[in-house]
Amino acid sequence: MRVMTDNTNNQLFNACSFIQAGQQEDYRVRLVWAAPATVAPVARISAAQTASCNGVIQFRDSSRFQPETWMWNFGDGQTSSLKNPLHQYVASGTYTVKLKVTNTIGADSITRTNYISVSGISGIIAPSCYPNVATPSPNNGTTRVRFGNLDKTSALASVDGGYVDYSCTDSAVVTITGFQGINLTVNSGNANTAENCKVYIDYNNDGLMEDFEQVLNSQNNIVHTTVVTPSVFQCLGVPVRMRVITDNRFNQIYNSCYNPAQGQVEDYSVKITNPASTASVKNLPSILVYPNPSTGIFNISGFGNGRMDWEVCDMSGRKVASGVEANISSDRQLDLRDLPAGLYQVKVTTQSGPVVKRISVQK
Ligand SMILES: [Ca+2]
Ligand SMILES: [Ca+2]
Repeated sequence: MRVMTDNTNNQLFNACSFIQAGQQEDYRVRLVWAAPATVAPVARISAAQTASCNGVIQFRDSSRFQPETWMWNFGDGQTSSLKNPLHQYVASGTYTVKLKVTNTIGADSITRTNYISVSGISGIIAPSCYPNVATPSPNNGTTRVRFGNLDKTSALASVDGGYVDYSCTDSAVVTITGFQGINLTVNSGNANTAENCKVYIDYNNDGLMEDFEQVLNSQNNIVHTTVVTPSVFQCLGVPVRMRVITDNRFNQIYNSCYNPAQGQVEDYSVKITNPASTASVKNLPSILVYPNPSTGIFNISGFGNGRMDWEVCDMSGRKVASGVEANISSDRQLDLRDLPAGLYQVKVTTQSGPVVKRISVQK
């Protein structure tokens, strides 16, 4: 075990970092199983969020005194024996959740009446991870987010909690005109507390907010600002998740699944639209996609010479195929036989602008 300390002006990057003024100490550690329980457990239920518009809830066991087995009843007829189950409700409603825990000494049960509220199941898709903030602080967190038409003011971590999912209620509609970027501004901390901040947009709408989808990285500031240029990965017009993470300046936010020590994670919904593309569609000669439906081979015709970009999104807005053709001079054939049967949206962009067509793959 390596313990490294240095003064606050020096970052400790990894276990081999150069230490300028502090110390490095090595110890020997032996890991053993915890001692057996000596008292019966006390059951406690918690969840990353208790309201959802996509039906997905990340439950967490907060029981005390070393529970060893868990039996969850989600109130919709479904159960789980996992410690921290991720559950998908399939209908709107209010649900009462029960948990029974046991260890070798005894058992305990708890019921939380009307604990979960599901307003719908067609909201934007669930994130791949739900953050957990150890100590939501009265000095840390996100107080205002401005992006497009979104201007959301909220409280610090100790008041609103470490994770707040605003994606059902607070949506930014961001309109691109030409290639201009969009201002994104995040206020954080109390007036005297500088923080670190990162923002991600799940451009390809797969639930993962990956490093290439990071749109803001700001260290040791009270106001964090940048100009976002929407990614080519975005399927226009489909709401996707934006995650805003703030934590105090001594903690490095290393990715979108980071658990702040004292700050906040807030999720929003973002829809990027492009009025120029809609306008230009009207002036284009009609592009023909045929045969449609097809088993996967689609011909595209009706455009002139020059570069053609194409992408195919499924109906949730997730990009499933894309490509670029330089200097095309004849009809193009898309081979989409690998896609499952279903409805898709194909966007073809030439120098005249983009055209979107709906296609159907049938098996
Ligand atoms: Ca907040
Ligand atoms: Ca993604």
